[in-house]
Amino acid sequence: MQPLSTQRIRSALACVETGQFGTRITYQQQVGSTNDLARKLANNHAPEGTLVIADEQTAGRGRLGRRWEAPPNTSLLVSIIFRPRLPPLLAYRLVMACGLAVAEACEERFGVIVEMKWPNDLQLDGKKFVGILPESAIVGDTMIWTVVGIGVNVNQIIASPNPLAGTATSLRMVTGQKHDRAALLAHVMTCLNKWYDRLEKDALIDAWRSRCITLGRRIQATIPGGNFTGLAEDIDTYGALWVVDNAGQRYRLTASEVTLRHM
Ligand code: BT5
Repeated sequence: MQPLSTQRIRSALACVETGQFGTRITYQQQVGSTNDLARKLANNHAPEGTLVIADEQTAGRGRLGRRWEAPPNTSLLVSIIFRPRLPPLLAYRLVMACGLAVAEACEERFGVIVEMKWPNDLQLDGKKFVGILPESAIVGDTMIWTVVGIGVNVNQIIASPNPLAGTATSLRMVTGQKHDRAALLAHVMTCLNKWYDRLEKDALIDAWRSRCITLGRRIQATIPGGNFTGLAEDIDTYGALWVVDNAGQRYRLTASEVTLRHM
């Protein structure tokens, strides 16, 4: 399998219709975090649809100060710059659009069944293979930009003694084959272009609701105030999760502050 390169990414994107996504790309073989570089470019007026891609991250980030692990030459690591005319309250819809795009692209290309776990994980056979990290610049009531970082485990084999062995998987581990990351990126951007047109439509939330394996399950949520368990009932128009506990009390959980475990 060849390493990524600007040329390979451009060739793959040229074969498909992706709208504005990928018109501008920045590829680096190694970077601290693609989200950090994308934020810098966004602050320097990079247009919507700019993609920042790396083969390796030395400081890949998850939510809440966690790390994203990705051995060189194995993963799809991409950050997308968005500048939608969208109230900041609806920013989470960008994560939903990206999640749906990755799920659809993987299902169409590889015949797998992707499970979506609220708020930002995609799984195969109950194990995580995609993580999504949104970061926004907001001034008053205006979203200036949002960067959505996506990490996809494509060609790594995750096995003991790797501490992620019990909880993480890759497309290669599930399909038994290595895959072309540039072609996958192009396919994801095609699907994203479609979902981006529906950003403010109910169809986006409905698609998430119907795919989300968290709904209807008992979950344990860790929030800044502590832990609680309850039944995940619904996802609202802002992408927040509604949970009812054993006493019938309802809670509204937002992605930025919660760690969730299915029970
Ligand atoms: C996420 O955080 O899932 C968001 C990850 C976003 C990564 C992308 S890569 C491109 C862009 N640039 C960045 O710097 N980040 C984004 P969270 O929900 O906090 O999950 C992090 C947790 O997932 C870690 O604490 C590990 O337990 C686990 N983990 C780390 N690396 C993993 C991997 N490759 N596959 C599966 N699980 C992983």
